[in-house]
Amino acid sequence: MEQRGNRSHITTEIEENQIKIIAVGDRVGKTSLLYSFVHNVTAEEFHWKLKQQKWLGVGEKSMKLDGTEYSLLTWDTFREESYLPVRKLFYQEAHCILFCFAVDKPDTLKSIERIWLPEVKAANSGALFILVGTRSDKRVGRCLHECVSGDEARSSRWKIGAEAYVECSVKSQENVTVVFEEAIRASVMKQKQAVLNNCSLNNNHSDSCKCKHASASSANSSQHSSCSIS
Ligand SMILES: Nc1nc2c(ncn2[C@@H]2O[C@H](COP(=O)(O)OP(=O)(O)OP(=O)(O)O)[C@@H](O)[C@H]2O)c(=O)[nH]1
Ligand SMILES: [Mg+2]
Repeated sequence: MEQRGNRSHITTEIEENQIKIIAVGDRVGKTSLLYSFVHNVTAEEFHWKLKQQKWLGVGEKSMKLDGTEYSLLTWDTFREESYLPVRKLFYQEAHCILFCFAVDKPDTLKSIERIWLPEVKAANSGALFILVGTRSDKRVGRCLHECVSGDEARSSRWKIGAEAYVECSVKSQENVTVVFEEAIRASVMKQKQAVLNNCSLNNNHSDSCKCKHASASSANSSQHSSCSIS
């Protein structure tokens, strides 16, 4: 199983509460999810607006969570092999990677373990992972065995070392916001953990530095330059 701590030494610092999030996976609704979240549109409006605006896949949105305002920078990805160099750059910059599969397409969950996770690992990304089951509305009216079960998804979540599993639907808007709340929570938590680990490993640090970070309540704690994670 992926140990979360293994990647903490290369954590990308959160600066000015900006959290960079990238979505990867097969054709499962990545663009729909990001676009719907950033532009507050439902699935009905989505295709029309997307065509009108010729969206390039980069979005930004402010979101308040637990009293702190965050700026989320979202990056969509193209699956073609020719875009691998671009995806690699994204993986290295991102704080959080959304591994997306469609609950009504079990093969897309397998792809995460077979294709997307190895690609992210090969890029030496320091990002944390959230497993996202998209198109949850498609469960309705289908036999249980046709869709990925909650147990299968949770088991995969542990295998890939994801911090959370969220099932959502752009069509019904169920849990769309929750995906990004989880991304913020996990990113901030990981940042705090990485800073604390770094401080406690560094013998030269003063006690006052440790205290400052131990009591910090927001992602701003990462801005202490002498504690930056290399
Ligand atoms: N029922 C349902 N369909 C959805 C939902 N989200 C996306 N879709 C459909 O799933 C298909 C793929 O959606 P996209 O957002 O283009 O998926 P993608 O992952 O960006 O695909 P690629 O860009 O080709 O990798 C489209 O036909 C969408 O209308 C959802 O929540 N519910
Ligand atoms: Mg897309």
